[in-house]
Amino acid sequence: MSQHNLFAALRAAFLADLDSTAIETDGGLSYSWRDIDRATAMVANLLGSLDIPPASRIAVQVEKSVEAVVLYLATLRAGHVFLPLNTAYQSAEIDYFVTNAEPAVVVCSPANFGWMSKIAFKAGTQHVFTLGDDRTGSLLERAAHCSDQHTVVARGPDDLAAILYTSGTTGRSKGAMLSHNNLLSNARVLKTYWGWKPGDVLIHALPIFHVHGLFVALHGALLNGSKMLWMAKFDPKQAIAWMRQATVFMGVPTLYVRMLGESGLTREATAHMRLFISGSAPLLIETFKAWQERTGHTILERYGMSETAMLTSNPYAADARFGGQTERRGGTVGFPLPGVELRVLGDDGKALPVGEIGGIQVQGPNIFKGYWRMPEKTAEEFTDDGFFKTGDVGKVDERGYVTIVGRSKDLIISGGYNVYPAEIEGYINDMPGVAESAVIGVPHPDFGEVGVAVVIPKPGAKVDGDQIIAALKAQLANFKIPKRCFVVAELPRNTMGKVQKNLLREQHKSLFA
Ligand code: MLC
Ligand code: AMP
Repeated sequence: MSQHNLFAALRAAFLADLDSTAIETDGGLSYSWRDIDRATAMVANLLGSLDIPPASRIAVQVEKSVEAVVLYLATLRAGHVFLPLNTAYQSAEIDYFVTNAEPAVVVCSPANFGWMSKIAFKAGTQHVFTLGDDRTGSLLERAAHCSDQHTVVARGPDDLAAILYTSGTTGRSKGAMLSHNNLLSNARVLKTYWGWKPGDVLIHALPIFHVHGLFVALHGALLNGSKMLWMAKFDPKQAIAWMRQATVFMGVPTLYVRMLGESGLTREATAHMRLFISGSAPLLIETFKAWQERTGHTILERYGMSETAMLTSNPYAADARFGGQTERRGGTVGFPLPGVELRVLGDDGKALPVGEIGGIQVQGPNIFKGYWRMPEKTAEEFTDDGFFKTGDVGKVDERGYVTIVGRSKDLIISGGYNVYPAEIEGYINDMPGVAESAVIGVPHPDFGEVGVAVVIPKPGAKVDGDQIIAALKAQLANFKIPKRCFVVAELPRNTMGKVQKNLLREQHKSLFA
């Protein structure tokens, strides 16, 4: 039924005031809610005119723009499944996603049409459109001929709305399938929990191909009918300048670190703001405190994943479930959100008492439907009683606050992007002269954590760290490239012969200090 279509719920929030401003961009453009509604109708009608089945995958790799948001919303409106792809991904990475997902439609930047269409047609995609960040491209040219009236396509709560690819510790990336109800239930909970109210204005500073920018930030503003100040690429000076007319900001920790580097960040500049939210990576306590000292605002940290959307949050207001506590505690990710059950288990699979560290498992209406065409992987990640194993390691204290202390998955989070060492090691190990490699995460003042590669050459072979980095740059998304590559004679191993990455991390921990 159409009321289960996420778009119908978002639209209901802005239909009341179609003439007011929906989005103002850093490029000087302004869109009303009527503009957004008409544009989504036209693109939805274009999708509807194609000979593709309901719930087709629409894969999209385009630069951030308001029209890219229109395409996302139109995909929902037309009853299809949105599949966003990071613009940093290169052709080998895209080839895997498109071949795996078999989208009916691919939309790419005009400059990438050549190689992208080759990959798409090989994978059986029938339609490839282009969309530039300056309102150019075949998608809008074709949509311009379509009606601006469109009835939202009916969807059930468990029908898919989006597929988000997330890398894995081993093997290839997995497509996390998120339903309309996964996303809508989470958006509704956050609307209440973060106190969204009339007059709120969001500074949208994040990319729109991952959970944080696409769902948490965008749905928050849409569901509240709130204006967005739209930044194509994060610029700390612009963000600070906008704070005089905004109320809500969401960012990964790197954005906060970069704003703290600006002298314009003051109490006065942030006086109009209501709420600063951080997530996607651990917020250092130094950043949390420095922000408090400079602005008088306490950042609210929350925790989530592609597979689950948001799971926990520090309180915005008194949380009656936890004795009315209101404190936003640095270093913690707060309480499980209403509707989310969270437990911490030991290695023996038994629930741990308060304060003890173990694997975090979660359940709730926001938890995804499984990995696209990977039933075995899906089964592995769920317990018999239906909890999802996050791969994060943490604890819950006596007051109910959750702290993430580490990860059981071998994962580096760099500037809010996930980098799986196994993927990078695979590429390095395939290079001539390389016997073995280990990629580790080390602390970095800007990105929080960055990758460093340690490589052993084959006997007699000569390999060069800089050349390895250059070769990786030609194949992989830029944020995955290790910032340094060392060539060494051997790697530290335990008695089982397994590489001891903890020792490597310790050895290189001050590299960027
Ligand atoms: C860019 N570079 C990075 C990087 N981003 N290196 C490591 N980690 C990153 N995240 C490198 C580039 O390769 C380049 O290197 C150099 O830095 C400058 O590139 P840039 O493009 O100019 O960087 P910039 O635009 O400043 O990007 C930095 C950033 C961006 C922090 C603004 O990474 C970003 O927007 N991060 C947000 C990610 C995000 O939205 N995550 C949410 C995931 S959802 P060189 O060598 O080529 O010069 C999720 C769930 C949840 O996790 O809970 O929210
Ligand atoms: P992704 O695969 O991009 O969805 O990344 C999800 C992962 O990001 C989680 O499993 C956590 O490891 C990490 N993460 C998200 N938010 C936080 C946070 N506030 N603190 C620490 N880690 C976080």
